[in-house]
Amino acid sequence: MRRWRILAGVAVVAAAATVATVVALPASAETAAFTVTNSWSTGYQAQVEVKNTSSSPITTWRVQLTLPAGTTVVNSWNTTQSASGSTYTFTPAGWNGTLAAGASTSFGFVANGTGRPTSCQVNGASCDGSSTPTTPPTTTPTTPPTTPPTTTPPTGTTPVAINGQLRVCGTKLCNQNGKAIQLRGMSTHGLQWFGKCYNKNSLDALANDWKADLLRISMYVQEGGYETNPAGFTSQVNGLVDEAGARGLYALVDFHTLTPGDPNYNLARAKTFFNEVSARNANKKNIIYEITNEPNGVSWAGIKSYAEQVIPVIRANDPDAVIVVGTRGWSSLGVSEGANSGEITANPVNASNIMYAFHFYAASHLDNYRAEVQRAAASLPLFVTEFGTVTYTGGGQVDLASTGTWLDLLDRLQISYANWTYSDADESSAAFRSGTCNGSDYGSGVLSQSGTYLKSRISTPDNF
Ligand code: IDC
Repeated sequence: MRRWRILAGVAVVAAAATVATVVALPASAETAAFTVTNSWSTGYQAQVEVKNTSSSPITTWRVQLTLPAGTTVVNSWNTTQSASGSTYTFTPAGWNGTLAAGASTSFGFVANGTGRPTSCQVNGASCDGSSTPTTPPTTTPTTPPTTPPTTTPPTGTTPVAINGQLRVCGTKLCNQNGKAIQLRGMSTHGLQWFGKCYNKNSLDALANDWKADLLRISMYVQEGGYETNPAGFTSQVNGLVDEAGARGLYALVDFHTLTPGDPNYNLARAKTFFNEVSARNANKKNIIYEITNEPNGVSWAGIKSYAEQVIPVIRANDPDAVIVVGTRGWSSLGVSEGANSGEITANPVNASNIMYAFHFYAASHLDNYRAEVQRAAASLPLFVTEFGTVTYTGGGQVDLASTGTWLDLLDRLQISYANWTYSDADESSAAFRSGTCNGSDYGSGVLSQSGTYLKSRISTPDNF
C-alpha cells in the first residue's frame, strides 16, 4: 500500500478543530485528513477528507495547506482552489459545501514536487485540533515513507517483462524477440480533469483485473492542460510513466492536441515537452510517444512537417522508442476530411520506427472507415491510439455491435489499441460510473456498459 497518513511525520491529520474564532464560518468541529494516494519521484497526488464531526450541519468549509518551497499544486478536483504564496486554500466545489452532522466529503490535488504540507488549517484552526496552525516537527522527512515505483525492469509475466523494448517491423509492432504483437489497453481522460482516477487502486485494477498491456496518458495541451503549467503536467505524465512501468504496462504518452487542429500551433511546446520526457525516460523500455492526438483542418504536408521536427527531438534522447504520428481528419487517415491513406503512403514521414494513428468512434465510424483501415494496414504500421464505443462526441448510445466488429478487425490485423476512457466522466464512453473515482473500488460493480465490454475484450489472453 502506498497510501499513508501523514500523522506520523507531518501532523496534518485530522482533528477536531474548534472554529469559534473564525468569522463567517459556523462554529463547529471539522476535521481534515490528508492522504497521499499516489507518489512518484517528482510529485504526488493527495486526497483530503473533510469531515463535520459536530452534531449540526455546516454549509461550507475551508482547508488551507502550506507547501514547502519547490512544491506547488498542479491541479485539483472536487474543490475550488486559490493560492497565496505557498499557501493553498481549498473551498467547496459548489455541491459539496453542505455537510450534515457526521458527514464528510473529499477533494484531491496533484503536487509537483515532493514536499508534504508544512501546515494545515481547517476553517482557520489547526488540523490537529489545537488553536494555532500546526507546525511541522523539525525532523520532518522530505521523502515519504513509501516505496517509490521500481526503476528496475519488472520480471515475470507482465507485458513489459515479456516484450521488452518494442520496435516497428514492417507494418507490425514487434517485441524484443521480433515477434509481432498487439497491445490492448485504456486511455486516461484529460489529466487536468480526471487526475483523481489514476491512483494505486485504479492502476492495480487495470494491470491485474483488466490484464491490460497499455496505459495511454492523455495530456491535453489546451483546455486547461499543458500550456497552463508545463512543469506540472510534465511531472504528472512522468509519474504515470513510472506507475505504468511499476506494473509492467506500456505507457503511451499522448500530446493531446485537439483544438486548434494544426499541431504546428503547439510545435514549440511539443519540442519542450518531448525533450524533457524523452530525456528523463530514455532508458525505459515501456514508453511509446504519441506526438499529436488528432490533427484536423490541416494538410498532411503540415502534419508531416510537424512530425519531422518533433521526432528528432525525441530521437536525440531516446533513439529506439516507437513514435506514433497522428493523421489527417482527427486521426482518421484522412477519411473524415475526404482524403485517405494514399496521401501518407505517397509521402510518408521521413523517419524510421514510427507508426501512424487511427481513431474511431464505433457508433459514428462504420464500414467505410473499416475498409480504409484494412487497406492501409497492408502498407502502413497503424496504432489505434484512441477509440470509443460510442459516437464521436464521447457520448450517446454504446454501439456494441460496431465495437465488436472493429475489435475483431484489429485483433485479426494485430493492431494495438487504447479505449477512451479509463475514467468516471459523466459520458457513456467512460469505463466507470460517474463518481467512481471519489472512492477506492474499481471492480466490476462500478463499471459502465462500455467498461464492462472493454474489460471483457482486454482481459482475454494476449498473443505474446
Ligand atoms: C472529449 C471528452 C469530453 C471533452 C471533449 C473536449 O470525452 O469529455 O469535453 O473531449 O475536450 C476525440 C478526442 C477526445 C474527445 C473524444 C470524444 O481525441 O479529446 O474527448 N474524441 O469526443 N476524438 C474523437 C472523439
